[in-house]
Amino acid sequence: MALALQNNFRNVAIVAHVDHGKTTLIDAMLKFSKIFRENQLVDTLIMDSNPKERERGITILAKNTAIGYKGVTLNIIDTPGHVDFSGEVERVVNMADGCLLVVDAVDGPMPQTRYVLKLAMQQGLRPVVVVNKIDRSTAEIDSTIEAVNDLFLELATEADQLDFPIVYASAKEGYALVELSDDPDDMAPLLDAIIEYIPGPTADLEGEAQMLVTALDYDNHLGQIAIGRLSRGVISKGDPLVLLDQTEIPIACRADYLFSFRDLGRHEVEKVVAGDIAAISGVKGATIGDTIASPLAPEPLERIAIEKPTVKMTFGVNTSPFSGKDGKYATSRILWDRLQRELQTNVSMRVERTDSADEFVVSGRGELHLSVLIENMRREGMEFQVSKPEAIITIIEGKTYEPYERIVIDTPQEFVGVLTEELASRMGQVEDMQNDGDGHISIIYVLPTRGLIGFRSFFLKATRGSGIMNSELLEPQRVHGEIRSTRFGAIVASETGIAFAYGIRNTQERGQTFIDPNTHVYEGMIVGMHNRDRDLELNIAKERKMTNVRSPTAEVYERLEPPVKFSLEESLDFIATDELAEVTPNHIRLRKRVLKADERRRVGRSKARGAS
Ligand SMILES: Nc1nc2c(ncn2[C@@H]2O[C@H](COP(=O)(O)OP(=O)(O)OP(=O)(O)O)[C@@H](O)[C@H]2O)c(=O)[nH]1
Ligand SMILES: [Mg+2]
Repeated sequence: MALALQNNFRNVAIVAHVDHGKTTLIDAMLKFSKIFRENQLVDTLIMDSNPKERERGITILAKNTAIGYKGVTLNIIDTPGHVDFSGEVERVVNMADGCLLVVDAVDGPMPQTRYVLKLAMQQGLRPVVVVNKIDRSTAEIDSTIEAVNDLFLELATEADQLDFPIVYASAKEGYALVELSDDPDDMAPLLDAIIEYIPGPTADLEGEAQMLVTALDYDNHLGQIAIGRLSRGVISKGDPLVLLDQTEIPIACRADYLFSFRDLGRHEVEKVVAGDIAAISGVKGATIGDTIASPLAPEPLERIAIEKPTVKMTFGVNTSPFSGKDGKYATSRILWDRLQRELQTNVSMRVERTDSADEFVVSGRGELHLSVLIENMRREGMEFQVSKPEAIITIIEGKTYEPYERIVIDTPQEFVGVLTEELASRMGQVEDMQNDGDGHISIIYVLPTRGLIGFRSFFLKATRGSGIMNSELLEPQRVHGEIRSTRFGAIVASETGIAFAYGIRNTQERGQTFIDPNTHVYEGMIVGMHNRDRDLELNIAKERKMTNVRSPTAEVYERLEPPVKFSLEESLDFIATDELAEVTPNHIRLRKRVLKADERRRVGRSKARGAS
C-alpha cells in the first residue's frame, strides 16, 4: 500500500456550540475567496439554505462546500451546534482531518463546545481554535482563551493535542488575525492557518476505490446521492462499483455521475481521487455507514457508530372529526412512506410500527429534532396527530436506564428562585452555581431528559425570554424516582360546533382559553386549561339565547381575555399522555386521545382497576 500525502487538499469540519458563528465564518471565507477572484459579494448565510434553517436562524443539516485557495482545495463542512443535531456532527467529522473549533469570545466555551471538542479528539482531528466575535464590546478574549486551555487540558488524550494554534476573528466583519495587535484586513490569516496547521489527507491513490458513505442527498433527476471521503483509489465516471451494506454481500452498481464540492455546490467531474470528498449518484439503496468499493476489492470500512435517540413520540393518522379539511389526508401508508423517506437522510432518527396500523413510534435526539420533522411534514401539506414526547428507557442486563443531560442556565438573579424550585421538582441536581457580579447567575444542573421535557417553554416564560439555556447529553443513568406532572387539568369541549364569544367568556371563568371567538371545535378538543388539576368538560359552543333585540356580542368581546396561543413545541410540552396534538398545515389543535366523554370515563375506570 502506497500512502501518500495529498497536499493539495484540506478537509476541515467547523464545530462549535450553537450560535458561536460557524456558518457566518464559512460565509466570510466564501465571500473572501470570491473577492479574491471576481470582486463580487454574495448574500449573508448562504450555507443555511433550507427554509427551516432560515426561519430559526440555526443550522440543522451538515453541509459541504469547498474553497480554492493558493492552489489548495479546502473542503469545508459546516455542522449544526444545537445539541439535538449532534448526530449530524458525529458522522461528518469522519470526512475531516482537522477542525476549526469556534468559540464565542463573549460566551466562552459552552456545553456543546466540550462535546464537539471531545468528538474531534477521539477522531484524531487536528484543531485550530477560532476565537470569534472579537468585534463585540463585551468580548472577553483572555478569559475565553483561559477557559479553552482548561478544556483542552481536560479532554486531550495525547500531549501534542495541547499545542493548538489560535486565530482571532470577526466572522461578521470578515477578518481574522494571528495576533490581536495585527490590523484587521480579511480572512486570509484563517485560510493560511488551515493550510499550515491542518494536514492534508493521506491516501492510497494506487489501491482499488473505497469510500465510506457519510452523508446522503437526494436529487429529483439523479435519485439518491452518496457522499463521503474517498479513502483509496480513484473513481471515474461510469466505473463499475459495489455497495457493501450491513449484509456485506456486494451489490453491483455504477458511478453514473460524479461530483466534487466547489464553492457553493456540487460540480460534476470526470473523476475523483483519494483524499477528496465526493458525491456519487447511481448507488441505489446506500445508507450511512455503507462502503462503496471497486468490485476488484470489495472490502467494507468500519461502520460509523451513531449515538442512539433519546426521545420518542407517536405519529398517527389524523382521527379528528376535522381531518382532511385543511391539508392532504394522510393514510397510514402515506405516513409510513414519508417517515421511511426521512430515515434515508436523517441518520439519528428511528421509526417503528406499533400494535395499531395507524400509529408509528418516531425516535430522535431531542424535542427539536422531532419538531423540525413535524414542521417539515406540515409544510408539505400533510395532516397527522402526534403524542407527547417521552424519554427513551433502555434495558441493560435487566436494569432500566434513561438519558441524562447537563444544562447550563444563565439568568437574571430575580428568576433563580422559581427556576431552582421547578428544576428540583424535575429531579435536577445542582452541579455548580456562579454569580458573575452584574445581576446574572449561571447555574449548572444535571437531570434526566425525562425531567427536561417541557422545561424549555417553562424557562422562556419564567425568565420572560431573558434567560439562556444550553444542554449537553450525558451517559444514561439508572431510572429512579418519579416526576409528578404539575400541569392543571384541561378544559375539553363537550359538543361539536362553533365557539362564540359568549361560550368563551363563560369558559374563562373556569380557566384560561386557547381559542379565538368563532373557532370550530369538536367534542374532545382541548379549548383551555382548567384552574384545577382535573379535566373539565364544558359546552363552549353554546350560544346565548337572544331574548332582547340588542346584540350582546360587542360587549362580550370587550370582556374577553386574549387566548393563550401555543407554538408547536409548547403544544407538545403541554399535552399529557392521554392527549394528542392534531397537526395540519394551518392548525395545531390539542385533543383528548379518546374524544367521547363517556368513553374516556370508561377507559379511566378500567385503567384504575387494572392498576389496583
Ligand atoms: N458581532 C458578531 N456577531 C457574529 C459574529 N459571527 C457570528 N455572529 C452572529 O452570531 C449569530 C449566530 O451566527 P451563526 O453563524 O448562525 O452561528 P452558528 O454557529 O452557525 O449557529 P448554529 O449553526 O445554529 O449552531 C448570528 O446572529 C451572527 O450574525 C461575529 O464575528 N461578530
Ligand atoms: Mg450554523
